[in-house]
Amino acid sequence: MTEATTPLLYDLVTGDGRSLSPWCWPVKMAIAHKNIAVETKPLIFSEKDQVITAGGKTFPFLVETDGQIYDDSRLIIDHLEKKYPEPTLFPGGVSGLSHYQLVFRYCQATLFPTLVSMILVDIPDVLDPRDKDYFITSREKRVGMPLADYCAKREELRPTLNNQLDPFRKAMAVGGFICGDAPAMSDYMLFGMLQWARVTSPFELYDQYDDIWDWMEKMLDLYDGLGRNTAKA
Ligand SMILES: N[C@@H](CCC(=O)N[C@@H](CS)C(=O)NCC(=O)O)C(=O)O
Repeated sequence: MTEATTPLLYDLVTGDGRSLSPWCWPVKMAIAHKNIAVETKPLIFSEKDQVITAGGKTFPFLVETDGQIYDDSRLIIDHLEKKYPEPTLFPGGVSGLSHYQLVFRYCQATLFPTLVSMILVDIPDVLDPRDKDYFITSREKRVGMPLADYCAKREELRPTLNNQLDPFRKAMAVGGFICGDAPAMSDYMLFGMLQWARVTSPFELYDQYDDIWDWMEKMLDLYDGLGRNTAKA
């Protein structure tokens, strides 16, 4: 078997092919940051068997040119940083890495559950028709109620989200980005969360006078508009 010349990224997409996952977007931004040539395989939930067959579990999933597999976003990011060290995803070395670990955990444990309670009900609308039943059934089982009920109080969650985003506003105020005067991995992590919401839900999470809005506009423009070229719900 001939060795592949570029790594292969399995990406999760909407019915019309837009990358949607909050865990895939940070990886896609990291790849763009490092300007690495990667082949992307866009798949819907119903095609996840291709990930499983190749040795993965969930999206994102990366197969390197030597056949090595990476089946989690943090493993992929760690691998990319080691294999392609420049430009670094973690400016400041060890302190940059611990900054990212803090931001990852905060996004995963605090921000993600709030966002789920605000946008989950909208996600089936952007999925391929083959995915809808699977998504609704699996997520209703996970949250223990109909998706509409789970998101019924989303208007009331606005102040909660507003407060949860505040540490990022403070960080952005220093140099324009969470990582300072240029974006890096902690920026890509928050971007992944908010881009997932932008692509899957028309529900407005924050207003135009918010520093988060300004930062998001800059993030959407990065790398020839990688984020912005993926249409909003
Ligand atoms: N911790 C994992 C989470 C990945 C994950 O949960 N991906 C979701 C998509 S957002 C998935 O593949 N779900 C498959 C399914 O629900 O069948 C990572 O960071 O890579």
